[in-house]
Amino acid sequence: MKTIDLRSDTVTLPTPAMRDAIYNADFGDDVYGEDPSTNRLEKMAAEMVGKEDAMLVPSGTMGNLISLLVHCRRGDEIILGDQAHIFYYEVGGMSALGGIVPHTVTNQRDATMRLEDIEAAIRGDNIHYPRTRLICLENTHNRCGGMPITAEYTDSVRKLADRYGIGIHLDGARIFNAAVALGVPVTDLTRGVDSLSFCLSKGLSAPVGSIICSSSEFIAEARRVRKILGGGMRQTGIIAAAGIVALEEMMKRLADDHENARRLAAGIAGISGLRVELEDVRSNILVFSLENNDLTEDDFMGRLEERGVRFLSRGPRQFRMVTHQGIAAQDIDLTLEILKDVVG
Ligand code: TLP
Repeated sequence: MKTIDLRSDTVTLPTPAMRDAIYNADFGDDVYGEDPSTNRLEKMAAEMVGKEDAMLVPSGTMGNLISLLVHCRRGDEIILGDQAHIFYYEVGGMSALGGIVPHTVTNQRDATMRLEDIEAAIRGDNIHYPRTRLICLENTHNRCGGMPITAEYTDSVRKLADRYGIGIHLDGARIFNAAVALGVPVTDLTRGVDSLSFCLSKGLSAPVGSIICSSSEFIAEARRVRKILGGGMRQTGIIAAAGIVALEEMMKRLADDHENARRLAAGIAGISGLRVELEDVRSNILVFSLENNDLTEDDFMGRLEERGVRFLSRGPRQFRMVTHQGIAAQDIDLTLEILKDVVG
């Protein structure tokens, strides 16, 4: 039986070109800055997103944590969405390891935070308050169903942040999906932020790795923080070689993932007992709910799992499916047939 794994784009396997690149890569010790493949990847990444410098890290979680630790001191406060990945799924690392206080603001359905809500959350100069140091954005937005946020919105947050002398960090785990979904150069989405991290190991299909991009000064400090966290690695060319292929070759197929997500959503919309908001499906993530009350959430997921279809639960009777390199249009059609069988 074929497995159709829609849990995440993190399950993507390295392509044949990546395996060849890993085999043939040049290596050195990256803690000494001597791994040629990593140096090349970091240069490429910085140029692509229009920043001065970049640094490879093992994961998106570490990329965000290091960035926050560079921006903030203990007791500082950051403003971020109540649905932000950094707030929801990163183990409270900012507080556990950085003494940073999260100040959440409601994420609207379009994944933005209202500018007036952000402004209201910014602390005045008062001895009782923590200092507001940073605003965090996320693009595309995971818990808001892969919603891309526009360059105009990001620029308007920049203007607000500048008025108060606050930094902006972007969790751009899927920033290239956002650029493809919006049909804009990625630099339009990154020009307004001081730092960003993006992932090689999601839709871009590399086996490991994320990259922080920012000013040279910021990245120099980030290298120290990465070392403190035990993230200084040695012959990282083994990771970087696949990352280079990811940046050179895998961008162009992200549009296929978005097309497949729309195809899946359109099919789900036609199945009675399931509900999806079609206009919210803008990239490779799709959130839908089960309205057929004859089935429990566990029965529903269990029966699909038995037929080879895997996906994640997102809360009461709500589920997430993510399209990626390992999912072809036929897999979408098969998934829809199985869904119809199980719910119908
Ligand atoms: N997200 C994972 C899970 O953690 C939920 C997924 O399957 O979507 N930022 C965003 C927006 C993310 O979606 C993720 C991963 C990360 C950061 C963290 O990246 P990793 O998993 O590399 O630490």
